[in-house]
Amino acid sequence: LTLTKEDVIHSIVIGAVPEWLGIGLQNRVHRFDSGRHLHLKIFKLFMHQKATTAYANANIALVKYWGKCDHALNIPAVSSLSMTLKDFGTTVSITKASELSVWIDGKICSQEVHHRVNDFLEKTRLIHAFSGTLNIASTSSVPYASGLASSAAFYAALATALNDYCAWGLSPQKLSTLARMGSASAARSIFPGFVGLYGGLHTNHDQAHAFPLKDHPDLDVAMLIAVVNTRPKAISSRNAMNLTQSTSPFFKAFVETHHQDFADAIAAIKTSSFERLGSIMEHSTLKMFATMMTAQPAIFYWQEQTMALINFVYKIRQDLGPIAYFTMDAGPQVKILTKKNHAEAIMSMIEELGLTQHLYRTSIGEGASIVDST
Ligand code: 2P0
Repeated sequence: LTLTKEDVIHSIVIGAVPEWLGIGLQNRVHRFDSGRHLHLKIFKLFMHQKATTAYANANIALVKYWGKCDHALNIPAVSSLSMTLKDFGTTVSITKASELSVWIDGKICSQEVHHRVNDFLEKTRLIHAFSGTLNIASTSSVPYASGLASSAAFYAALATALNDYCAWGLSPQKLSTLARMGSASAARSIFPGFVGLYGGLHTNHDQAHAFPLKDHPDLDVAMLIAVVNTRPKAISSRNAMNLTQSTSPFFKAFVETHHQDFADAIAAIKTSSFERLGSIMEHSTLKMFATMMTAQPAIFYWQEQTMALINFVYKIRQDLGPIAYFTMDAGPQVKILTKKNHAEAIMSMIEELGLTQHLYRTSIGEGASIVDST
């Protein structure tokens, strides 16, 4: 086995070395932290060149973005609203390289991802000056391409890292427009807490930015993430939304009724109305899936366990009152919005159902940030 200097560096960067040494890192989160730590160390010790590491949490949409009104700039067809998650995200490190290389959780990325990252960088170059090519290494606690907002965390962290690496000094708002060109949901991960993102037909590049809902009172929510299947999805969210937009007769209705959902959700957050927010989230979710199911050919991300968990949430509300609401994204996983004081009990109930491969508990998290810059 011949390892080039770059191979060794990449391996260390992504945290593979502890595994070779049999240090026994058993879970993803641990591996993720270790990868980050090693990454910083290697650049400090050996590289003697500019390197930036940024971290961004994933976010889950409460009012869904689905469809685009500008494909080149990736401007969403509708405004959306999300919750940035806590400790559930992606670290991205960039440094100079002879050609673009993208590493995801220790493996060189697929051609499709490479092409998409390259496209993002080319678009970025048209707006913000930077030259040279990059090595991009990401480690994540979010399973990739399984409907858990992995692209949101990745592009938010990449945009944040680029801003530091190239010393552009972009404001968070400008940074969110940049992240949006990589993945629209990424614009929201720049900010903490509940976050809105402007979209729609009359929204231009500068206007299609995310914003934090600063004045929300204390809605003490938790989000449970029930992972029923981590296999990469059959159709990417990007392709799914394009197909939906161009073929579903319901897509127009989704767009036309979206403003009200967006306004109602903001009002629900401002008035701390958990029940209202949960109801809007379910409504927006089901409208989005109605457009997918009526696309041609139809798109189904749900699996048996997805439907069973939806019924479980309905049953909780029937038996215990309005304490839990569901949402899903471009995948079969079910996210359950509840209040912090009910989270533990609901988690135990879900575990007893035996439907999930993984069950995570998270809450409201921080926006994207620089982890290290040397
Ligand atoms: C959202 N999703 O608002 C919606 C709900 C999935 C369902 O944003 O093409 O990866 O990169 O802008 O952001 C997933 O789509 O799509 C998504 P692109 P993205 O979170």
